[in-house]
Amino acid sequence: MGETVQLRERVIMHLDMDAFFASVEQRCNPRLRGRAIAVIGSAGRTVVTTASYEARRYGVKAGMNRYEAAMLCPRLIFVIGNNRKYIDTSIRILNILKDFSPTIEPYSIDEEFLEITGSELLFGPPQDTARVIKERIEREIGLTCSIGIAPNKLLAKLATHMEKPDGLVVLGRDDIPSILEKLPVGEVWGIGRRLTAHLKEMGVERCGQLGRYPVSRLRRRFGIVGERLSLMGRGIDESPVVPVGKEATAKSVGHSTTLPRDVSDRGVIRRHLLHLSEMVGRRARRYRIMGKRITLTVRYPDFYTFTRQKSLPLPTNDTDAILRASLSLLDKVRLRESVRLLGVSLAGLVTEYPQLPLFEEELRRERLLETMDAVNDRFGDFTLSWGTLLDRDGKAGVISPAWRPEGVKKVEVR
Ligand code: DCP
Ligand code: CA
Repeated sequence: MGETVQLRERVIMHLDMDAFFASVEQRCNPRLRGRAIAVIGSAGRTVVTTASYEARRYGVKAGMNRYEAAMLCPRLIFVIGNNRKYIDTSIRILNILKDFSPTIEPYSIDEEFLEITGSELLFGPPQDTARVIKERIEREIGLTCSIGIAPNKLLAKLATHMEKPDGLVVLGRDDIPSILEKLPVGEVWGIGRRLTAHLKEMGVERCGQLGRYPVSRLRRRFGIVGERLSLMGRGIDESPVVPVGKEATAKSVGHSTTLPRDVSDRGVIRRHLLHLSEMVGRRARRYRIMGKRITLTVRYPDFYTFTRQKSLPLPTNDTDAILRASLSLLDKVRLRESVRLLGVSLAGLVTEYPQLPLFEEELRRERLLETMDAVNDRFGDFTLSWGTLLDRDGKAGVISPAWRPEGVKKVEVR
């Protein structure tokens, strides 16, 4: 008799606190309860970080400046935020959640994913677990939250946002197709404004349409992003809940930057590559790792994204070597249009071993790198940089010490 392996459906919970900073302030100061309040940054910042639900009724929203907000809601009370309070509250919430699952991924200061697959035996059906969690957070901390439960993280997060504040939504397999059918693509976690606009141009406005759209065409249009989009349209997401400390160890060190405006001038692209290479090299040196494989990532304004790779004979973490490899990869690419995003990463990592430099030139370079890193660590990135490197081919301008690549998001850890 053939054996069948039944893969168990996962049960993922997503929890998001309601109007978090504002609710914490209302909790701390009873006079603020039930009132329209907006939390604003300290140090003269005048942007609303969040508004209580009472204020939201007047249209007050995060990101507004305080004058706009006051126009919409003249009785609005402004409260200066206090991050310490929010962090402490967040830790207390996590401590409650630990009683319900060993696998918790804090996603932001007020959002967590919990793996609760198989926890029925201990806590009963998932919605009962959710109710108990909501009660405990309300009783012990005095705040409300919204919870979504679904077979994966993408759908759980979607479920949370379907009912807010104080919501609880459980999505089963059968509910999903009809919800996705009507859901505007922009409401899916990870599909931002620009992607939404590009999809609209292609006649795709709802997730259902996205899921049915030929994946080969999405791939042609968006490159590697296309496949992910197709999965999102069908509500598929295999990503695990990753608890703190269990994040994958770095397989590559990379930086990417969305250019302040789309660029077709290769000289400008080279200058961005210099900075990206410097960031990658510096980070690798700080962690004492070296890599042999250099990857250049290029994204066009229509989100089509492609990569080119090159392997070096020996591992390196030297900015100059990383830059040369990236430039040679760039030289081989025929850019069909301007570039929106650039990325450089270093993979095939090994731990740096103490090495005796063979030549005087290498010794000099190594000292220079150490000095640059020391200065940069003290004074910030690019205080010292490779102004001379690009001059060799006459393309570089002077790089101002104050220059910062815009939109550098994160170290890619794959
Ligand atoms: N926050 C911030 N800056 C932003 C966005 C948010 O400082 N640009 C802070 C304020 C929020 C908290 O993070 O209270 C959580 O962000 P959410 O997006 O979850 O918003 P809220 O919890 O305030 O409201 P909601 O009930 O819609 O989740
Ligand atoms: Ca929230």
